[in-house]
Amino acid sequence: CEPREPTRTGMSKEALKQAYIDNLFFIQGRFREVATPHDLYMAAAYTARDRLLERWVRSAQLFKSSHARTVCYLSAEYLLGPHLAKTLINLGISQAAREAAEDLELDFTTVLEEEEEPGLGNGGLGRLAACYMDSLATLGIPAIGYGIRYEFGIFDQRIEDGWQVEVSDNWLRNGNPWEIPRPKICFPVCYGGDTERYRDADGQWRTRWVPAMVIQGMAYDTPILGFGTDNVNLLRLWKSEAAESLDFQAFNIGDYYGAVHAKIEAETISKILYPNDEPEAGKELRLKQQYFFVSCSMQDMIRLHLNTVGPLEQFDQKFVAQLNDTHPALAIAELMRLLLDEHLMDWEQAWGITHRTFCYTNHTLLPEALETWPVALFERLLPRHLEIIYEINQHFLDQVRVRFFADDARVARMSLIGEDGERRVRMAHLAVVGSHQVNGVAELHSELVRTTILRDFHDLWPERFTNVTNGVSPRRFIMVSNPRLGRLISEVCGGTGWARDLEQLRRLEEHADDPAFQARWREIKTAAKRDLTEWLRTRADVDLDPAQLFDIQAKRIHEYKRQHLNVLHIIRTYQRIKQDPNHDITPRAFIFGGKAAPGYFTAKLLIKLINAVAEVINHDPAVNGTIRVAFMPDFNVKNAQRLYPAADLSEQISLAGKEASGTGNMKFSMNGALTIGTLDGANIEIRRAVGAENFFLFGMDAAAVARRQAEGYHPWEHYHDDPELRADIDLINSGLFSHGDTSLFRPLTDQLINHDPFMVLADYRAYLEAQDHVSDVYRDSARWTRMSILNAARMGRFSSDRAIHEYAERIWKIAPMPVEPDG
Ligand code: 26V
Repeated sequence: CEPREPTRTGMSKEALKQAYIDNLFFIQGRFREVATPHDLYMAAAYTARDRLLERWVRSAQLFKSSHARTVCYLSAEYLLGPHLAKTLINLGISQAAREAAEDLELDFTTVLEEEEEPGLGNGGLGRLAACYMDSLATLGIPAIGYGIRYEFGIFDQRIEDGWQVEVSDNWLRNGNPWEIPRPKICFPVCYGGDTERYRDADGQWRTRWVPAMVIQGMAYDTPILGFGTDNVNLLRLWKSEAAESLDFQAFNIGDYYGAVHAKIEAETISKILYPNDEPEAGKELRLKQQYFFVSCSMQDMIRLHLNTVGPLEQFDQKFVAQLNDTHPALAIAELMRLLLDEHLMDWEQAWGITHRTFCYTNHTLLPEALETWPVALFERLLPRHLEIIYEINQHFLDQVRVRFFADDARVARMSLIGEDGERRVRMAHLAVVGSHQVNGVAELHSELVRTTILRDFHDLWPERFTNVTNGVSPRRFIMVSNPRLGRLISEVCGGTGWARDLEQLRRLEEHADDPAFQARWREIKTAAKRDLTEWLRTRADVDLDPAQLFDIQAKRIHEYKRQHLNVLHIIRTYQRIKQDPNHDITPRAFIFGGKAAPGYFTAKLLIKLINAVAEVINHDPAVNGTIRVAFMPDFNVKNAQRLYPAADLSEQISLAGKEASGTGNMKFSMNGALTIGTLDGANIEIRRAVGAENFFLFGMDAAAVARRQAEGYHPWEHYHDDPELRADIDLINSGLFSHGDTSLFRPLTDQLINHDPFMVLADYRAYLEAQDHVSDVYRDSARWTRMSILNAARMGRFSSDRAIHEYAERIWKIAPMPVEPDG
């Protein structure tokens, strides 16, 4: 007879069953009859985790003994989504786990649903970091993701009376089985105080920082397994605590309450994730957060280096650090400080190492999103770093002066310190000067980075600039989100290899015109639409019909993303039906999802408008269910997974030049949605990939936008000249959607008519025409299905594996190090 598989590592159904029962008993202290749904989930999570840990240890041993070059991804956000389903897929035991659950008479789906996702990010940037961690492991590239273990992630969204209500996200309440606390991996982090000069043992003048406050950061590790490999990487998130020494001191002098106060102040730093478009509020704490996590991370990297390779001179051979936007850009000054002040290196050498270590990714051109910090705040919190930044600036501007002789205006523009008005540290400039590679996240965006916001830097160092178009994880956004589609693709490709090599999706093309295949394709879409309909019926009190065209816009609510353009189209469709009840309309469900930053008034009003329009349309018998409007509450990774598979049409309608890349656009298209979109961000590349004939394009391109803006844009003229547009806006102001209140939505409509910074009115007519075209094509179901299949088939390039492969080859110069399977 077969020897029994080890309970903690065995991969068979029998081993999983035994492990599950053991974990339920020995970790949760429960037996089946009294276990809560949460107990059942925890037992499943620990069962998966045991299998991760075994691979993790093997990976760590290999990376350590071979001194593997390692990527450190520095990101203030990781929007990971639920772990369990993904981990089972990556382990290749989804099916076995499902069968084990069946044997144990457990409802597998309910167990999966129990997981509370870590919402440690705002949107695109945080989710990108999560996809990249997934791809790094899948490609076998040794990597550490560094970030903050926020006690409260992005708020949960509820909708009350049509308004967004924020609910705090207490995600750690029931424990987090995926993390391993590392009490011995902790580092001091200092704030405030002063600097002083002294002579070191060699008689050299040195600087030391005498801080006013010291806290400490403790590591919490989450293993990240790749798909179809045994490689496991590390996500190391820092939690802030009171420094031990500080507690002791307080006890010795008897200041018990002082010690408690210090503890609270320290713990506040990693307490909460800030919404990215929150103005001013919480500024100081945000700078503290940024410094906190980069300081811990740089100290950890130096410790790892000294433990393995040794000499700090070789630091940049061991590590490359990728800055995910400017939030971690302080790492440049921190590494300089550590090398200069703690390891007594000289400036030139420290700068060479630092500059060769860092790379920077820009994620936005929006001027209001470019980070700057008041010099006064900086000086108060990080006096030594300000000195270092001044010195970096001096060396840098000397270079500029030599290269661009007598061009004072340029020097002022490029300085790390902005002098217009209040003096501020420009974090993007620090990031560019301190990095050897700078990239944008889509071709158009990288081009605009070079020619607009960082133009002067591109003049100086053209070789430093490059593009890496974003990508998304096909494991997360096809296999986990849309298992039915995943199975069909595996059937066509002869196995699951496509999930590591997404170009294999091409093989779907052969079947694009096959009626039988088309019917299966439609069945899969309809099944997902049914699931979503069911979910929205209970969670959003709205009844959709899976026969309708599902038209979905899901992303953060922001004016530049133009959810209001979508609303104007809904109102136009509604008016057409009201004016002519026989008007031949393609039945549609307009579905929205997305959070507004709590302090962003206009975005919150937009949510109210969507829900107000929904309320009227969904209850108007004259419409007779032809069109319906739904707002999905609490758009997060878990809920996003319900949306992408169910979409027929994906709304990617930002004003050209504003959306750096977009990644939702990729997730929709991979799941067979057609896109209605502008020539913005990665839409341009998606359209090129899927074929212009399979993409509904409308609106001005970025060049036309720039021209219109230069000429002077007068939205009022559109309002005046286009009677339908006027009627749509007037209907909002009529009070129809606000129980007679004619002023509620005025801030929105006035802004559109008088300022319209994102040119909604200029693109309105073109958008309506494109939408009419969509409606026509959808009626030809064979044609639509063919286009849908071709969209999915041609999305291979938008896998995050391709993106990470580009980073690894062109930017990081790092090779995969595959972990051999055990035994
Ligand atoms: C920050 C702010 C701060 C102030 C006010 C407005 C505002 C708007 C957006 C942001 C976020 C900037 C960083 C970010 O999340 N960028 C997103 O990164 C994604 C991944 O590269 C990309 O796909 C999105 O297009 C881009 O918006």
